Amino acid sequence: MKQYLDLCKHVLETGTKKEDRTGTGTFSVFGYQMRFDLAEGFPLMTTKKTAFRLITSELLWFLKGDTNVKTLIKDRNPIWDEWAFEQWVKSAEYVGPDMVNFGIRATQDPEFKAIYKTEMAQFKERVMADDEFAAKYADLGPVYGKQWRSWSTGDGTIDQIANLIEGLKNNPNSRRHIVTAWNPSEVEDMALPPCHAIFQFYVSNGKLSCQLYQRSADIFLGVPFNIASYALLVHLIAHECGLAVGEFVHTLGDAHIYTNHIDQVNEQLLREPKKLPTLELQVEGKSIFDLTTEDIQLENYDPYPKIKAPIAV
Ligand code: DHF
Ligand code: TMP
Repeated sequence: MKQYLDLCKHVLETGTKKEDRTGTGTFSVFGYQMRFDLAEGFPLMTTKKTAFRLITSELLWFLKGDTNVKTLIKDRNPIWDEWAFEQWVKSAEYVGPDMVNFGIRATQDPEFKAIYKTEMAQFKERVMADDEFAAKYADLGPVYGKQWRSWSTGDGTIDQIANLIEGLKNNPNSRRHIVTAWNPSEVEDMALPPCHAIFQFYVSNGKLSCQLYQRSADIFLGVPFNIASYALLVHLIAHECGLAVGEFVHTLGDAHIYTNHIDQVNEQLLREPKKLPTLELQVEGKSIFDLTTEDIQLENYDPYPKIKAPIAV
């Protein structure tokens, strides 16, 4: 995907050095926009192998209104493990080895990394075995799933996704097809405040488009997932509403490359994008809230090999 490689080049060339919450350091720009015509193919990275199954599993987890990482662990999806683990090791109940700043230390100290891996494995085992423990420590708080499906009004809840679908079906021309995960009254209770914070849908000529505002964008690890996840969401909602797919417009706030991802980005930039894969949905007669990863498959995905990088916690 040329759009993505252009973003990487733009940030490498014009980004300013900026310290960040995780202590890793970044090169960052503020404000950037990419557009993906979903009729041209499914926008999953071809210049590095990207785990589509994990993207599907995460999106379906959001759509079910789930916020507990136990579901993802069951689904062999590790992408939210660190943020659940962080809640556990920061709690008064945790008495194991010192895990302060485990994310950054695991990238710097191999001996610590081994201890951390053991603690993490034990944490995940306990989450699977102990429901009470899982409810307490593996729940990320009122993150995406909660805000999308049951935004709290005090005396009730709002299902923003059900409302979105109703609105698209009954009043496609509306300029109010908005979903927001950014709930100022609950941000403090979340393990990580929403990065993909607010999105809008748009219908014209029978085609459904979506624009996302992402306040903070980890260009090497997060953004490939975010593009594919929202592209998939557009396909699912379009199917539900009997519309064709239009564009995904991706607007970024703080768009950054972590300093320990620079070599990986440069390696990826040497690769020539290939033909995009296509999406195969087997969702006929199924509610978008009850899908499984098997219902959603890719065809003709032939990427370059995976490029590994540490995630900033
Ligand atoms: N924190 C940071 N610093 N960056 C993120 O992108 C991020 N994303 C979160 C939670 N916190 C975050 C949720 N999404 C990976 C990708 C997306 C994601 C979390 C993690 C990731 O580690 N991807 C790797 C490995 C995936 C695999 O196991 O195949 C990758 O190479 O894509
Ligand atoms: P922040 O809350 O300090 O902005 O840190 C969040 C980090 O996670 C930041 O690097 C952006 C990244 N991120 C994504 O890029 N996409 C995502 O979907 C998520 C959840 C996080």
